[in-house]
Amino acid sequence: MNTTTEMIMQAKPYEFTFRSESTALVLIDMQRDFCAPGGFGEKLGNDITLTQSIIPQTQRILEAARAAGMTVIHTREGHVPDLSDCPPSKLNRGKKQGAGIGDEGPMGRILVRGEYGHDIVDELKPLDGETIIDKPGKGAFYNTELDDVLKQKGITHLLVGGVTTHVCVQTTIREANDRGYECLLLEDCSAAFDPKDHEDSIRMIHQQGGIFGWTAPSSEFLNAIGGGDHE
Ligand code: TIU
Repeated sequence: MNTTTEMIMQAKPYEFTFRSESTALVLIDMQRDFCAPGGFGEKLGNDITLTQSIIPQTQRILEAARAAGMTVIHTREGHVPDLSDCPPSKLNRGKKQGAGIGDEGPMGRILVRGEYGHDIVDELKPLDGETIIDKPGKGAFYNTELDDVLKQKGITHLLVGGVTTHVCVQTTIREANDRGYECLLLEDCSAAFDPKDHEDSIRMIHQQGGIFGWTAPSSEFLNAIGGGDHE
């Protein structure tokens, strides 16, 4: 049962209405492997400047969501050390691109659970009690307990940020949409290595009357919950 006030965010393609108790902030794969030098993202040949650049604003949103008592979910893409949960297709294509999953890198074995590079960046470190979903795929629902966790907490709405917008973030939003969740992408708390991929993803989500959901700058979330000094 909803007992908190309904809040309204200005968003595309139209207003997004949510309640703090039934909304989760979901931060996708803010791991060193994607946001720090020497990780998977950089080894795939990408520039990590943009994925790194969203950390301060994402930290503000994370603090605001915590202060509002909202559910916070963190995800990490990665595999068990023997790589038995990594499909051969993913292993083979990574190697062809110069970033073998499980290979040694400057931050430990690439995309392997328990390694330094696999963990979330210090600025966004999960607090005790916050859910961390370890996912073997791009989408956060595939082969994970995420749907059960959200249902058990009574979550119907997701505010989504993280990296990369066109890969794990968008895949997760599509998966969530098919499962009946109302999703909003926080535009400036997500990033792709190439800004065009980011912009295209934003449009793909809110086009056709919100085919996958809504998008908005994070200042609109801060305004809605009363924590923002924004216009
Ligand atoms: N390569 C790329 O853009 N992203 C990923 O491999 N994983 C995530 O998006 N987390």
